[in-house]
Amino acid sequence: MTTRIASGATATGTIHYRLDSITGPIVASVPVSNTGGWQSWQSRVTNLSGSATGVHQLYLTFTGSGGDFTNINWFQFARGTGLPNGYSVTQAEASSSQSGTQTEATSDTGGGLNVGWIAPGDWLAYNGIDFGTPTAVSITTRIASGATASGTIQVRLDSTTGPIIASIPISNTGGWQSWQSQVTNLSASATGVHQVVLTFTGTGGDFVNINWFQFAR
Ligand SMILES: [Ca+2]
Ligand SMILES: [Ca+2]
Repeated sequence: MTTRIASGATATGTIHYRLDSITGPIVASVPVSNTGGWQSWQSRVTNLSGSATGVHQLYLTFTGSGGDFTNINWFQFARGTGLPNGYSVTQAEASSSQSGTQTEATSDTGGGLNVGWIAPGDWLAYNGIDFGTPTAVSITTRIASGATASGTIQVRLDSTTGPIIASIPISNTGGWQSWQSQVTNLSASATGVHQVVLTFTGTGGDFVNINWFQFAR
């Protein structure tokens, strides 16, 4: 689906499309970050995360950590096979290779595992992430941190020293299972198929847990 949004906010947030009530099933989640102004319009394309058939009342609900974060002009659903896999949720624990990390059960919504024990110098790699064209514009990372140390997740293409397409600053979220969705604009374009590599920098020890990540156009 496509959502036409603009944002001049410093806060980020997420638009949830739900069926039939404000607590109904979520069929799409659209991360929103600053587009350059409240009238700087962009079309965000999002894969549905659940099926939507038949007739429903549609609700848009809004989550985030700050105040006003988005203007909306219109939205449109499309039939089809959906976007390349980069625009679906990639579970952090589904890495193709890694160094220095471990997994554990997560108490985040949806359950499963998260990756933890992540300190500067560790890395995680994911093969076969397809961005297609046009480029991805943002990444949402589902993170938690109980650390006193802060650090940065660097999102790279093709190797642990490959080009950085996003840098995600991490500080304490209130605990190692206090989960937040962080939306970060990409600093470089990403098209086609790549290995996505997360590298970690900082001045202390373990500083972040990761549950999943997802790119958006
Ligand atoms: Ca480690
Ligand atoms: Ca996970």
